[in-house]
Order: sequence, then structure tokens, then C-alpha cells
Amino acid sequence: MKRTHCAAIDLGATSGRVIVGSYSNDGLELTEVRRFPNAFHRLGKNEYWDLGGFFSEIKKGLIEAKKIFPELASCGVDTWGVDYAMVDRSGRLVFPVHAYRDERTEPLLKKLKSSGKDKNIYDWTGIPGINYNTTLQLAETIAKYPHLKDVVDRVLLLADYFNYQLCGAMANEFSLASTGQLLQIDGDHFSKETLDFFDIPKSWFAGPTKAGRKLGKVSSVEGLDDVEVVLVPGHDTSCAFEAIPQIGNDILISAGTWLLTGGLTEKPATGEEAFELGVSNERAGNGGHRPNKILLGLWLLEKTLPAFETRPSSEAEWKALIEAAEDEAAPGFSIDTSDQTLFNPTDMKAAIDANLKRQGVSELPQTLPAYTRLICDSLGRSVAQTVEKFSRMTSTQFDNVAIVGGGSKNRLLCQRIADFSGLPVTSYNLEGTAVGNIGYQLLGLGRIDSLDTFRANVSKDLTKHVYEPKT
Ligand code: LFR
Repeated sequence: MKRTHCAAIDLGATSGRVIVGSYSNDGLELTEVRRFPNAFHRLGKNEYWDLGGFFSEIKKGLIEAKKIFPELASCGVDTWGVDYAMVDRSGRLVFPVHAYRDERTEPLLKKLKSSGKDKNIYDWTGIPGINYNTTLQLAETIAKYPHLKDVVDRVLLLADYFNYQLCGAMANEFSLASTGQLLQIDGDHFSKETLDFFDIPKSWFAGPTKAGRKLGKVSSVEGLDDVEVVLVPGHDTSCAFEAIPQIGNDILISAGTWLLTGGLTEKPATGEEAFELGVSNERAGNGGHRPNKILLGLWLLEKTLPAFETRPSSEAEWKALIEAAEDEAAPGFSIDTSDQTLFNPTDMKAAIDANLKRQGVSELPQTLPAYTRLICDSLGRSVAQTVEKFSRMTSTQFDNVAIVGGGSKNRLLCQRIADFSGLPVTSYNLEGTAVGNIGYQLLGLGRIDSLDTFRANVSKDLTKHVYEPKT
């Protein structure tokens, strides 16, 4: 059976990977050809990404992929959402690229919330006021450096920017544009009201373009000029959600640095309840609706590790930490995971301690397993509350929680979501983000006729683990 080889370039906030998917009617086989660590860096008072560093890793990964799979047909890029590159007419970067945990937008967000204007913007875009929104980041930058309007020609979110670097074509992909609070809640347009409100020139964007089409051949990496660059959902979470098999009335979770809980639906979630819950009405790569609630995820644990001067370096070491946490007693208290001070603290353990003290907790955890237990329990409880509110809001009786992403391998987290929600949690051994990315490449290449066929073909080989609620 002839196989089609597609390279998924998947950039996350803490690591990046190039994974080749080899697809035939028999199913999909994945080969990770390169993995590299990622981090943003502080310069002065701000946080920045190193774009040159990323691109050099992407190139190395593609060269490796081509070496192993000489018939490599295509590649596609997905990244975290909201961050962007500002380029001039010649495509040159004209402003350093901030990382979304930068705090420079906070005064503007406070102003928006106290004026009540965030509700208007929610009505237009379906996206709540979060300090990392592309809109807020751009508004802060334009207000500070108005001359940028004279030099910036286009704004490309990061996956869009790397597509441009790879093949020379500029497109603003749908899922990424929506995540940044740039699109109308419904329909296929940028939100004129929102861009006007933030004084962002409309000419900085084009489209939005739906995923699943060829952009051009790779022109910037020697020896790869026969490889197509396909526009996939540029937003990693969209790739992940779109790869998840559904068995019934499932609510979907992509668990990693963030915990994203929601679904793929026909309509956005609107109204007072959606606004109160802070549902982010993001869009899928094909323009469909993907309402979800964004919660701080395993970032809490990642950033607590340095306080214990340790870092699990293999799956076995992570497993040992989770087992030690399972042996800890369930704490009778929880971190308030919506606390803004946990967004990017210099010392996460101290920020968690302060969060607990503010709630009147006097006996703080002492060991890393105890913090791990506290974090998994707190996340489990927050997800369960979200599931309940989603259920009420959409009048849907969910019967299963389907979870993918790095966090789906965390037994304790899955079990606590099941315990607090009272629903079974099904975790799949599915590299959701890479698989969604590859599915859209196959669509763009004309190799499959629908994502449904692809999902069905892929899911027959998946193994799953079901966590039944215990308490
Ligand atoms: C996950 C993610 C989330 C988004 C956050 C910031 O990688 O893309 O969906 O809320 O990062 O963009």
C-alpha cells in the first residue's frame, strides 16, 4: 500500500517537534525525527521568543525528515496561539516578537474590564479579555510606537510567519486568527469593530484562510524544493481537538501547558453564561466552531520544579513523581487556578503558597509530590466545574471526557478529573496535535476526502485507558 509522508512541525511553549506521519489506507504511523526544548527569554522588563532559533530547528527537523523519508510530500506548521510577527513590505521583521506571558498588556486589560468594554468585544468576537490576546498585545504596541503604522505591512501569527519563511506565501490562517480575538464570532471575517476599537489597521491582515490547502513549495531549505507547505490549523489546540475520536456525548480536553476543555460544535456559545464562564469561542481550521474554556495547566507543575532543584528527564521519572503524588493524601484545599499571579511568576512555588495563604490555608505542602498532588487535584476540580457549566450552558448531558496531550499521560490528573466530574475519562495514546496537523496536510494534498475518514482510519489503531470515577 502506497504511503504518503507528511511532516508536522509542532511548536509548543516548552518544546518543539518535527514528527513525520506515514499514511496509507491501513492507518497512520508516526516517527518523531526531532525534538528540541523551547523557552521565552526575559530582556529588561519584557519576555521575547527567539524566532531565528526556532526556524533553525525547523530546518534541521525537515532535513532529518527528508533524509529518513526521501518521498516526503509535505509539511505543515502549528504553534501555540496569539503571538505574532510584524513585517514590512519586504517581509522583514520590524519589531521584536513578544512572548504571550509578557505582562505589558495588563493596564490595558484592567481598563477594558473596568469600563465594561470587554463585554462588547466578547459579543463581537466570542473571545474573552485575556491579557495575551493578539488584539491587546497589538494595541499596547501601537499606542507606544505609533510610527509602526508607517512601516508594518502585515501581521502574521507565528505559524503563519513560519509558513512564510518556508515558502514565501503570506496567509492568515483561520484558527489562529480567531484565537487572537481578531475574528467575528460567526462568519468568515475579521472583526471590523474590534480592529477599529483597538486602532489596529485592517490592512495588516488578509483572509482569514481556511486550513487544508497548499501554500507553495519549500523554497528556503536546500534539497526540499519538492516538498509542499500545506496550511494546517496554525493553532496547536485546534489540531489536537480536531484529531480526537468521539464515542458519544464527549467533552474534549487538550492537556499540556494549558488545560483546554470544550468541543467542536455547530454554533458558538453565547450569552451571559458563556461570558461569565469566560468561554473562548475559537474556530477550527475549517472555520467550524470550537468553544473552550482555557485553564492554567501543567505549567503550574513545570514551574514548581525549579524550587525543588529537580526535573524529571524521562517518562519513567515522570511516572515515579506521579506515583509518589498518588501516595499523598488528598489536600483539603485547592489552588485558585484563575489567579492572575500564577500566570508568569518568577517563583511558582512562592506564588502558589501566597495563593493558599490568601485563602487561609496554614499548613502548606512541603515536598514536590505534595505540590504535584495539590496541582493535579486543583486542576481536576477546575475542569470538573467547567464540564458542569458547559453541560448546563449547552443543555448537553456529557457521558465521557476524552483527553489528549502530554497531560493525558498523567494518571493522577485523569483520575482526579474523573473523580470530581463523576464522568469516565478516556485518555488516548494519540499525539493529537501532530495527528490533526497531518490530517489537514493529507486534505490539502488531496490524499483524503474528509477528516472524518481520516479520524476513523487513525482511531482503529488507538489504545485507550478509561479512568472510572472513584469518589
Ligand atoms: C496551547 C495554547 C492555548 C492558548 C495558549 C496561548 O498551546 O495554544 O490554546 O490558550 O496556548 O496561546
